[in-house]
Amino acid sequence: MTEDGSKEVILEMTADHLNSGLRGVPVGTCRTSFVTPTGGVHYCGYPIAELADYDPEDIVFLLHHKRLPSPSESSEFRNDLARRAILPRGIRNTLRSLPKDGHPMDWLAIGIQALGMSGRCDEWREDALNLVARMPELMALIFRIRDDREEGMPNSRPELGLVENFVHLVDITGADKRAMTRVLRVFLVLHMDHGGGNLSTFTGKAIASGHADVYASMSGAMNALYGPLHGRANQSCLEFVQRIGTSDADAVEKFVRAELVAKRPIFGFGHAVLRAEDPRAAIQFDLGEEICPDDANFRTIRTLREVVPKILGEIPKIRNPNANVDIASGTLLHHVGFTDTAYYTTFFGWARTVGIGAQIVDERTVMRDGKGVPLYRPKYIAEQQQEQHVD
Ligand code: NMX
Ligand code: MLT
Repeated sequence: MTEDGSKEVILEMTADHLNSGLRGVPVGTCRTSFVTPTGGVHYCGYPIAELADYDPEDIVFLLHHKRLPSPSESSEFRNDLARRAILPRGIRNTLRSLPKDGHPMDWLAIGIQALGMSGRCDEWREDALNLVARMPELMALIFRIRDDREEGMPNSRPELGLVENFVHLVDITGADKRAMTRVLRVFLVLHMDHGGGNLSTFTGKAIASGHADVYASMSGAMNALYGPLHGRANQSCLEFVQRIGTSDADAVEKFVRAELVAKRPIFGFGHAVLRAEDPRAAIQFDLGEEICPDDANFRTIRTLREVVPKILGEIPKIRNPNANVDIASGTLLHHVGFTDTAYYTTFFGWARTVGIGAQIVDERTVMRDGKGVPLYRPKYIAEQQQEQHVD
């Protein structure tokens, strides 16, 4: 409302807004995070760079409670999550029945849906937190069953922490567990949420608006995350980096220009909302300089970061030529022992279960004085009826 009581006009709609993927069209409010074009994502008002080194559990608390926990709340919340980390019995059989050549994101979407079939309690917040608590073991089972390493999987120890329990359960041979834990903790925090309108979050909330439960909504959100222009860009980006195979600036530039001529995306660059380098990219570059400055992939992405913005900047239609969150995450995951790129988006999905879950809880139980956002139903205009604007 404006001061004189009239309703504020937020957006004048024109025909240019049609078929634009809802770009810039406001559809609601978001309580967990916002993204500014140059400052990137802020969780409940905190710029992401201030939160990168927090315990992931504290950021789960933040996104649900809209404030950071006190030390005693933090430890009580960790205990609460640990108590919730009980997987329903049938889940292993469901996973064992899946084709191993399916993509790990297929497994994740099916795994989450299956967790809901026998583990949901049909209370939005309870289900959202239970799912977060159960993700480390689900993730480890996906890795181990696909790798024929289910036998010998140790007992789950949720009291260790979300990431620590996953690292304990997945037990990758030869990996430096401390480095793996460090990278995954930062990865989780950076990827938990990104405003209300990113494709997977929007999809999850849309499904939940029909009162499907948290698990079914999240499974749909994971399928939205699956595409290479959204979450799967982290897999595609490392594969792209490995194809480049050099950190020589001239060779990298030649490679990138040839990709553009072939009309292929330059993965790890560009964004629907950001108009500067993503702070999450800068945080991961700093981490890489600390833990793997001489890693071959890291040297290539360092060169890409220097060379690509200038090249993409020459193409007027590209609104943001700078690095996004996916530029460095695959390189870091690879360095600490996750050498199969196909798994990278499952880590993104794991992290997003937190933000998407918290946003679903808000839309279902807080918005409109607790009544919840109604069933999503945007308007489409039939092409032959565009003159009359009939729905
Ligand atoms: N490489 C090649 N072309 C690009 C790129 C890029 N990195 N970024 C934008 N474009 C093209 C885009 O395809 C579009 O072409 P057209 O008009 O012919 O359809 C044009 O430039 C305008 O795009 P923008 O308005 O700048 O960006 P848009 O919001 O449409 O797309 C992305 C955003 C992220 C889909 C796009 O930048 C992209 O494809 N990037 C590479 C893939 C990637 O790294 N995705 C991860 C994004 C982060 N995430 O996790 O979701
Ligand atoms: C991201 O994390 O960058 C997103 O999910 C993509 C977006 O915000 O559109």
